[in-house]
Amino acid sequence: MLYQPEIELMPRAQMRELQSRRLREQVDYLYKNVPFYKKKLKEAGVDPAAIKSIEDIHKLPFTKKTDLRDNYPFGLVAVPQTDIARIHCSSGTTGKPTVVAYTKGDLDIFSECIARSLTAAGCRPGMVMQNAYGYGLFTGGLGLHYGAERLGMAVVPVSGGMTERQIMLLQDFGTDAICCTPSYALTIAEELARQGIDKSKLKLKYAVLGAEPWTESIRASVEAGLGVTATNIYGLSEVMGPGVSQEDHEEKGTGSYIWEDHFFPEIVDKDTGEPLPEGQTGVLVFTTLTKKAMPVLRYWTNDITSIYYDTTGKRTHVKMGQIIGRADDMLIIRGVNLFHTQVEAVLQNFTELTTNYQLLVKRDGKMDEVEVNVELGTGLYNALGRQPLTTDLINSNDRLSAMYRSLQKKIKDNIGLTMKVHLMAPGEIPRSEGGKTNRIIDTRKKD
Ligand code: DLL
Repeated sequence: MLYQPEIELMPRAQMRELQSRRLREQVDYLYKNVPFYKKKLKEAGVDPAAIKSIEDIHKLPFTKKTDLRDNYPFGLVAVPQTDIARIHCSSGTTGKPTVVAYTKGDLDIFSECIARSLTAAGCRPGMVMQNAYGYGLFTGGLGLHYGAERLGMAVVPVSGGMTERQIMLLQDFGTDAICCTPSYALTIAEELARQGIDKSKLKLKYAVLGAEPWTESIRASVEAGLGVTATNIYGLSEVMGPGVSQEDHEEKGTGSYIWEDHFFPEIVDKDTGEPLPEGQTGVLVFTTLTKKAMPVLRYWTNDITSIYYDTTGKRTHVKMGQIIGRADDMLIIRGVNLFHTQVEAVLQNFTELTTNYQLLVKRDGKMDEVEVNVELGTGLYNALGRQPLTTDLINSNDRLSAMYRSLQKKIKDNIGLTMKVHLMAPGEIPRSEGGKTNRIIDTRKKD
């Protein structure tokens, strides 16, 4: 089922025409209404009249997160204050947040994109949606909330955290679908197992997961642990929030459809900014085509992925792969570029291990070192008599020592770095409480 077949099946030539018209309007609109963009376009020597079609998008300058920060809080807003209907912030680490604003019309499109996304995820009108994304300044909670309502679902606005209560609601409310971060879905699955609840007794069928990078191994754990079909939802506040792209539940693993009638994607080289051909990996850049309160031209997301057309897919829209990582989260260890998802991909080959892991980055003298903390599965841990996982124990147990050696070798072969591995007992690594998880502990920054 498609939510808006006329848009989701639009032939590519017609989509290009629509995008071209919308881009012309958006550039013209920004030139007239946002002094920052007028100045930026003038500095780049771009006359709005020179933007005739979507092919001209490469002539436009990029917008970066620093541009939003420098214009805190409302410097990039294109409408009078009285036309603003909602204000959100992007999850920042420190200092002032990045502010984003929406008109009523923007919120309407936001809900429409989420309703489209949820339909692709398998959700249907009449189903119960347990919304475990955080409510508040984060776009996840309210974004999914209104989009699920738009689709005609009954929304349970539980927000993140209080895992025991989440499970009570899953059981008592007959929840059909849950949305949350993938790491929180794992936390819920673990708690379900801890309480000895039979997942087949739950009505739960779909999980709509996003807001942080995740891999096929996490999908497998969530699907097995919760008894669901789990799909990816992607987005970012600066462009809208969740629902910029979404994976179809019957096309899992083939990428997420970008709703390109509203958000035009490009992949560019992370160093030069030059556009890259279809299928190549680089930085994802978005231009909003229909926003009114705070449109952005060529917004540099810093997310690393590729985009491509899938002619066997249900829709005509372009797809994006999973996010490998953020350009600013890429570790460079002894000259080797490393994203934590690469380590995750190695760990997923070991049935003895779980997807609970952390990377510790240390500086030993002049050398950078990465160590991997990863939890053993409860099956093996129990079989070992729940003893402390010391080097002596590992060496004295054939299965454990073979696995340990093979893991270190696979890391070295696949990533090109030697990493010390610490096997941990189940439950030792801190769990997600609903927000975004930090898989990397980099102690070098304190040096
Ligand atoms: O995380 C919006 C969102 C909410 C998306 C709920 C999906 C579900 P921000 O807080 O602005 O917005 O963070 C945006 O999170 O640039 C990515 O680095 C990362 N991100 C979001 N979705 C995914 C995903 C929301 N599916 C930043 N896979 C983005 C990987 C994701 N990373």
